[in-house]
Amino acid sequence: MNSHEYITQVDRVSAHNYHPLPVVLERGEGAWVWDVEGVKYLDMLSAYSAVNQGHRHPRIIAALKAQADKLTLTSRAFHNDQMGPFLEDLCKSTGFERALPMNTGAEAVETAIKAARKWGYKVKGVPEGQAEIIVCDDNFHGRTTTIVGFSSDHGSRDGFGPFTPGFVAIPYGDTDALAAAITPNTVGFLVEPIQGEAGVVVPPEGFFAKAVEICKDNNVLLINDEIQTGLGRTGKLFCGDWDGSRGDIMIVGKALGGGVIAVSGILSNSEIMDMFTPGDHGSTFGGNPLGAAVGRAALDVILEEDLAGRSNELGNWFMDELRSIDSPHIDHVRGRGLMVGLVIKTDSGPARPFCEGLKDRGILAKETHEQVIRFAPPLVIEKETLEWALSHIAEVVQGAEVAVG
Ligand code: IF1
Repeated sequence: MNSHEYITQVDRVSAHNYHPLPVVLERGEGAWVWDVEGVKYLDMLSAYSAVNQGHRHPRIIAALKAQADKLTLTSRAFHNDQMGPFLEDLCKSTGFERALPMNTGAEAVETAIKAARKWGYKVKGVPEGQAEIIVCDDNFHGRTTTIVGFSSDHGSRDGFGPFTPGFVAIPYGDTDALAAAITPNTVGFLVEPIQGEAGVVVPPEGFFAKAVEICKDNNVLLINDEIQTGLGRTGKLFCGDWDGSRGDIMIVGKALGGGVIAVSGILSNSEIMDMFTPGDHGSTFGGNPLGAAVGRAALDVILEEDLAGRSNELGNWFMDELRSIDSPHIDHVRGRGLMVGLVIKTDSGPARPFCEGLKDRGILAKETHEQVIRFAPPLVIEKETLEWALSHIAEVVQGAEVAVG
């Protein structure tokens, strides 16, 4: 079948909950992917940062294959020999005492919400059923009914209610609003260090340092969603490292699975993790030996290849280069490390046609929130490859083949 036939097939047999670029991929290696016609593309999305280590990293694939030949799934009804070593590595490299493994990001976010609520009742002394969690406008934390219930994005929430109570929203980056929203029943502040889906929104300087202080002073848990920003993406191992805010509960996912399998989890101290007791939370696949072996290799690659350092260096250079492009369509460029948003001026129309233009030149990037082109290539990308991409990005955003109207 050709690309067109594959796309038509999916339209026919699946739900229409996405509007992907019309490209059908069948192979990947490093920063590159190939479609079913054999056309080669540079992947500048990395599955929304889930492929930080690059497609099919040899060490991650080796770990996958070795484990697949031994044992893949036990459930948590029994122990397996992979989960402990994986979580020990994860705790050691993050400085947290405990880790609880899940699979998808949304599941880990739900886990963090449960931990914070129970801590609120058992430790903080919040009256049963009254726990409040503060979130931010324009957040993205996943797709469960509870999570979309505190989203401000109509597309994500409309038609899916009734929603879970107990969430209060404040403007992102506003410490006064955070302080004002706290009540005696506030158990946590759930926040992204950089808002990805909102369009790579970087908070004002000093926001997190102050937020840490406010949370501490008020006995409120800082719940740091590093699912997208974590594991090297923003130029540090975790984005919270930029201002000492890894959080009381840190949520990880995406690249923890090395671009291979869904591996997520929460990290915290013993007091918070001890809120969970046998039977009150779990997952059939969470902590499975295959995911644990892959997760361990995925983490190891990030650390050993210093992908955070690479991301910082290449990201700063890449953003400088983007900012030096002379184009009437660029509003500004923002981001940290290799998590970059190029904002197209409203007068120049939406970002989507620019992404289509990039695709025609062999570069896959995805628009977010109408005006923003998101660039988040695998962190193993070579500087020469980024140079090549820059020359095409410059031509496309200078508007050569994009009809502006
Ligand atoms: C989709 C967005 C990115 C996340 C943060 C939790 C989750 C995500 C900060 C949930 C997931 C996704 C999901 C994916 C697209 C992608 C996305 F555009 F939708 F917002 F990355 F920017 N916290 N992000 O970014 O993780 O349950 O999906 O494993 O198509 O929904 P998940």
